[in-house]
Amino acid sequence: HLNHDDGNLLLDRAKPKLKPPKRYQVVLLNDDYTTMEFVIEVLQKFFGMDELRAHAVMLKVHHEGKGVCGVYSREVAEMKVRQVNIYAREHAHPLMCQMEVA
Ligand code: TYC
Repeated sequence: HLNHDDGNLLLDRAKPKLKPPKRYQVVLLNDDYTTMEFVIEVLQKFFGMDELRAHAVMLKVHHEGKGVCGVYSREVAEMKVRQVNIYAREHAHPLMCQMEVA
């Protein structure tokens, strides 16, 4: 009734119970074998970066060991990680992609 979920179109009477969904960083890890060119290709292909941005992120990972490719919902982050790791293995690169709570 009054506290029933009417969509809150008119009455703001719902209990504050809906936490905003967590966001997840998708990160690339450095390694000694994956080529810089392949990392740039991955950043363009899976994360929509232009070549300049992809080159900068690749260099950050190369120098600092890790770098953020993007921030997404859990479902989208999981799919990106899976697709990047499959793509790297298909091309015989040890490149590692993982997700972290933002
Ligand atoms: N360190 C690699 C090299 O020197 C390049 C590289 C950058 C690898 C980023 C992985 O996530 C990575 N060829």
